[in-house]
Amino acid sequence: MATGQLFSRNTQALFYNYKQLPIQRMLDFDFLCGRETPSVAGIINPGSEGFQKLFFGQEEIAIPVHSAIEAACSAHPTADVFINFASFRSAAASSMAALKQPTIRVVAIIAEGVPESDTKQLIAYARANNKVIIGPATVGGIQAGAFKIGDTAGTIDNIISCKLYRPGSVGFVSKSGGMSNELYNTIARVTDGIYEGIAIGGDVFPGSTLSDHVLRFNNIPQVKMMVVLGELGGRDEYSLVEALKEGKVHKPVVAWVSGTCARLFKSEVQFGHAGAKSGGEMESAQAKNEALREAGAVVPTSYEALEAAIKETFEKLAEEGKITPVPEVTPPQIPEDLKTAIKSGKVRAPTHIISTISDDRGEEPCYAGVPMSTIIERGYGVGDVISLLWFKRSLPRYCTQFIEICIMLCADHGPCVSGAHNSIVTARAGKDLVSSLVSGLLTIGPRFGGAIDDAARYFKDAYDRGLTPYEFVEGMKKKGIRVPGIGHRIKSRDNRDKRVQLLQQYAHTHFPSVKYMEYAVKVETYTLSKANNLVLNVDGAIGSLFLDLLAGSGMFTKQEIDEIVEIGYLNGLFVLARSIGLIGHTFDQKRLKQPLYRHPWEDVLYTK
Ligand code: Q5B
Repeated sequence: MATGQLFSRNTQALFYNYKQLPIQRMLDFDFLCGRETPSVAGIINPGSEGFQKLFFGQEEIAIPVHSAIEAACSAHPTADVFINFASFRSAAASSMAALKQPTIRVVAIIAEGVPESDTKQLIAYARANNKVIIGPATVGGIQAGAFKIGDTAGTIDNIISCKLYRPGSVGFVSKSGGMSNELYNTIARVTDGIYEGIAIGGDVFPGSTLSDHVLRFNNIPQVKMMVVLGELGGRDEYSLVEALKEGKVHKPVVAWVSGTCARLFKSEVQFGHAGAKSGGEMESAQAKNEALREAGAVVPTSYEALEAAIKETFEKLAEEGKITPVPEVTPPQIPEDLKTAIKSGKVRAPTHIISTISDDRGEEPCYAGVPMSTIIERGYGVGDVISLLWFKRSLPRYCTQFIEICIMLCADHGPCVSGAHNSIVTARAGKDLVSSLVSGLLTIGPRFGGAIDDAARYFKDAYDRGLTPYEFVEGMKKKGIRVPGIGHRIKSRDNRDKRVQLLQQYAHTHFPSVKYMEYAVKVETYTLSKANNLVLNVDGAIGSLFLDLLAGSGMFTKQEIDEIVEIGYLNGLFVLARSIGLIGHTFDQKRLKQPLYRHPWEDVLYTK
């Protein structure tokens, strides 16, 4: 194990496996300490590359993301700490890959449950190559005011209350990560604070040991005393006992081995950590505490007395003039995340979107307040869903059935109409479903399928103003506007559009009033006197009948009807319906493996 300092205010790490929170906590700690450079130089996220946005103080910074360890190390040659947040399955392989990088000096392995045989190989490699492993099964470590690994020391509030934003004089090493937080607090209360704290992890074979770190602290001039928190199980503490006996440690060591309660149990007890189990007498907390005491460490009589022992040792050093008082600094305020501030009711922020038709935040999505389960349990159909999402209300069944009939009747009208033709040509050009669908949809407009809204607008206006069909049609002619909803390429007086007849029959049977449709039929009678193909077409039939639905159902105010007509909801029925057919045509062409379409020269009039 290397001696002396592991970290400094310039240390940078590579973070393996993207985890937003611990990285952000590291960067917040950096800001608190007044570091100039972020402590995370790069992120390694196997399989993805790019940048990840995070906060450094109030500023957002983009941290490079690399897909491989080698690439990250060559991009950031000065980053010498590897923080490994891989799962226990891949922690060993990725840690070994990191140890093999010449630029990496320290590897922290967070995962619990790394196979012991793998850990032993990692330890052997690290020792042979003069590298340091912290963990596995660790929260990491911290050098106060300089560098912090991942989640060590918890929240910013805890870091501030433990004064970890500036260095003190105590070197601390613990097996337990959870208990290290507790001790950071204790040490801050009774001393000038932590210089460095390391949690070596609770596995049977830790990458670095308690004594490794104590001996290292011994070489750091700023560390004036050490606090060690061991635990029952294993013999790690005895290497510290040996070091103390051999006089290798020149600074006071306050130590406590927890787990003295194990003797209260009749059988062997396994505590939280893999290594924390009561084995033979030598591995008991009592035996280890006794051995440490005999070797010269300050060992209290109980965990409760540990704080007083640390206090006494520190005060003695201070009296002896061995500790120079640490200048107190006020850490900068970490800007609070908007989300947290909103949650605590401290700030309010304007929203960027307003939505009134659906909500997916609860237990189940709701359409206009109606939960999905109600929609299914009550046997609602597509017409009901359209009523909820477009009109924000549940319409009577005859209305929702009318909507469904419109969808069914307009779903397709053969391969020769504008929309289907476009979709077919696009599919045959090898394009995907969405492109083929959209190219067909883009033909929907005033001449093809998209005349429903205008038909509703003009029929409503003419009827409401009491215009005769003659006045209406001739008035439109004077303005040079074709009557929307009238006229068809193939349908005529003698070849009626069955769809129009079916819609009319349904409305006659179910609608309380069909006044707008009757007006449209009168307009048709007049236009048919001009030309055979000037029939009321499917757009005109839907437009006029929807006016009857809106006016006759009693579900809409006059103002709402005007708004629906003005905004233009009704072409949506054709768009939605015809999407079904256009998708069908796309699949059909692909299924038939049709080649690229090329229009024949003979079908083009070439002229000057
Ligand atoms: N004339 C639909 O026209 C079509 C007139 C008119 C007064 C009219 C035309 C039109 C209004 C828009 C409309 C929806 C372009 C149609 C649909 C879905 C579809 C499609 C499918 C499906 C057809 C000949 C003479 C001229 C014109 C006059 C024509 N329309 N006068 N009002 N509305 N309609 N679109 O056959 O004196 O000779 O100059 O624009 O409602 O798209 O199946 O194919 O499901 O897919 O090309 O059903 O009617 O007639 O342009 O040669 O005009 O009639 O002024 O008079 P045509 P043109 P003149 S449903």
